[in-house]
Amino acid sequence: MSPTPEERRGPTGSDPKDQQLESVRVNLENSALTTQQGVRVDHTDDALTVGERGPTLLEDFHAREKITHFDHERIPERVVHARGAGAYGEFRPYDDWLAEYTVAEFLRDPNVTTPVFVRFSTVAGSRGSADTVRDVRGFATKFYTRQGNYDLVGNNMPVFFIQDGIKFPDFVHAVKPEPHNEIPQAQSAHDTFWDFVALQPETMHMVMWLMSDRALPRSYRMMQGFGVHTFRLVNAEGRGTFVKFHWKPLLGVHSLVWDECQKIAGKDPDYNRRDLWDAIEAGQYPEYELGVQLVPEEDEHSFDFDLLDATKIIPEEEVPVRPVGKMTLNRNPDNFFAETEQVAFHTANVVPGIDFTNDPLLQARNFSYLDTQLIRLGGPNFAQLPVNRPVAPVTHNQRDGYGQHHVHRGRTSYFKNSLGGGCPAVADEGVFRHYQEKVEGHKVRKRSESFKDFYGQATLFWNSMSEVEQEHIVAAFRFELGKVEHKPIRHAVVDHLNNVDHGLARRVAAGIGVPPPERDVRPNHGRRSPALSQLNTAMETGATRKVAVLVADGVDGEAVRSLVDGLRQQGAVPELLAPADGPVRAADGTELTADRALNTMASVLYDAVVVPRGADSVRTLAHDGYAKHYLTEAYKHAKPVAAYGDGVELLRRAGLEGVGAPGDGEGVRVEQGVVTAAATDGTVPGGFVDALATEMAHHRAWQRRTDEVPA
Ligand code: HDD
Repeated sequence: MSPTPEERRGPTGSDPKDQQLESVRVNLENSALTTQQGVRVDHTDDALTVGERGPTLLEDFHAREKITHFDHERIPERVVHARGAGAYGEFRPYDDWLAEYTVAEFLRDPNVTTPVFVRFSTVAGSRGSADTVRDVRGFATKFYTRQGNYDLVGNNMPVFFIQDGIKFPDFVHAVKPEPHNEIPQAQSAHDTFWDFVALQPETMHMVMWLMSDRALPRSYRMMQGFGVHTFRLVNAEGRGTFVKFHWKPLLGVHSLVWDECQKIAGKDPDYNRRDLWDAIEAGQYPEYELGVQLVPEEDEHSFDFDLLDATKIIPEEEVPVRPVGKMTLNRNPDNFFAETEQVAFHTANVVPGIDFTNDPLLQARNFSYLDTQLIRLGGPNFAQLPVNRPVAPVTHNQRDGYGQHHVHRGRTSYFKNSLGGGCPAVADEGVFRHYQEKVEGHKVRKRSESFKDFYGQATLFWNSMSEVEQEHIVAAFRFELGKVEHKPIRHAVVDHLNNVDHGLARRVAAGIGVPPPERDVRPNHGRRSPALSQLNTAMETGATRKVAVLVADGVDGEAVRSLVDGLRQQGAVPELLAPADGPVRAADGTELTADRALNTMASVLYDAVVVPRGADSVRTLAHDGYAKHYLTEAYKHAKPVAAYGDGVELLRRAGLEGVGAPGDGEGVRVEQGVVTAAATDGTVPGGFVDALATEMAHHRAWQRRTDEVPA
């Protein structure tokens, strides 16, 4: 028996945050129903009335309290990043090399394990919107360090749409549903967003990322994270070093395809949330490596862009990402509202050793996050909410306010004092000391000239994509701009794209009824950064991939069992799907249990589809439209499709032309992600599972031409 999540977690208390949370957890086992005042209640289904059919009485304090509390259950959703999913975990540095650059203990001491809470999110949609929309994903991490809370509030894309935070309300108003009819939900494919882009070309680099596969993550577990801004590390001597933070998922970076995303949005709107939750429950803990790009202060001006401009990356080939440590997410929250909804991130939550730069986007964020929490969480005491509470001691003279949970004792709440023994006293050691940057200048409202190359890195991104990634980008622009009703906006965006790459502009124009630009106004600089292509990220494992195994009565029982065992050994997650839920009678008379009925799921919810052998089973499935659709749809989305023995017949019956079992002595055949094998006996042919796992590790067979396969 595999351990339960509780058993896997072990006793509460090893992790200081978990220990702290234990004191506020409420267990309802063996409890009696009470009011908020602790008065026991024997009846909660009928209000207190005058006679059985008479009016309800005002004195029914239980009914009034119950309804009043319910009426106040909602809080304002986040103005952006409203939809999310969270998890607890831990972070630990590999060694102490970063001590030369920062005093932040959690980054430089390999003996210190720091509890974390991470919230992933989409940006534009409201709380109830679907997960698999084309959007940026938030990747916010709260480190509960012994020196106080540090929040790294990043995204899964390393740049941003705008350069100065004063534009954020404009940008968000443009991308959110249009104000007159609140349409469309969680989409950038509408006029106001593209109007903004057309008039604000600093968006172009980020728009390239948004139109790329990065906007469609297969899983929060397979997504990079970026701090975006250039921050500053500060060491014991007070020396500053510029830093960019990176999270790299150990499972590699993988995406869905657009047609699949749109279908998942209906089949399982919680697709990314569920995936995160299920993986953690199953003990398949998501892991990310934290890396840093460091730039000495004296090199500040040695780039062809400004380090303070959040629409620019530092190419990894110019400044390598050096690994610092690993984060593991290993615990699901107990209560979505209490933890994931009430968590409050803030870019200004920094600890000694980490400081800001003058990036104008970051400076605005340092104002906005505290401000937004005050309205969202209803007052100034939100840091006392369990998920937000630091594990470091919190002792200050801030008092009162809504929801004050602490009972401060004594007479003094001011500094300096003598009546309270001078406490809390300012300290000398372990304190946050602002980096003493020298600044001089006139007060101006003006964008720096050094911020004004809007296209160079958009071109770099385009050049760095593989052919298939470029195809996806073109298709995304055509889809999005194809939804724009006001035609001049389409023209204007194509003009900007012509500044990124002439060929790109022409390809997009051809799909949206805009005359392809004739002149190449800004010849492509030809530079590339291979690290930007997802296809170059680590992909050595098929672990955690979900596999649909199509079965019906008469399937070869032994073969199914050995297939399932083999896949589990690879760390994959096989599920048996049958025409109906319940038992499936195998050819050898044994019984298998279907995990789900075919019609309750869909191929888009799996990473691969397999058909085991079994003449009767294949005959039944060949008359089942759902079963055949699993195969054609998975094929369409370039997923691994596999079959062995007479299972291969089902592939042919589903219309996958040219798929055949290997000839005599050929063993296992792999062709464009289609894995087939002849069946010799009951067990799965040797190498079949390995070949399938390899295909899953590659994620998709991008070389497969699927244009003509019906969607
Ligand atoms: Fe922001 C939430 C990331 C620019 C203002 N932002 C929010 C969240 C993430 C980011 C991940 C969700 C946190 C959570 O899960 O609770 N935001 C970014 C990144 C940006 C960025 C990576 C650019 C580099 N944001 C940005 C600007 C402003 C804001 C320029 C305002 C000037 N962001 C907010 C906010 C939110 C927020 C309004 C909404 C809910 C919240 O803060 O807690 O304050």
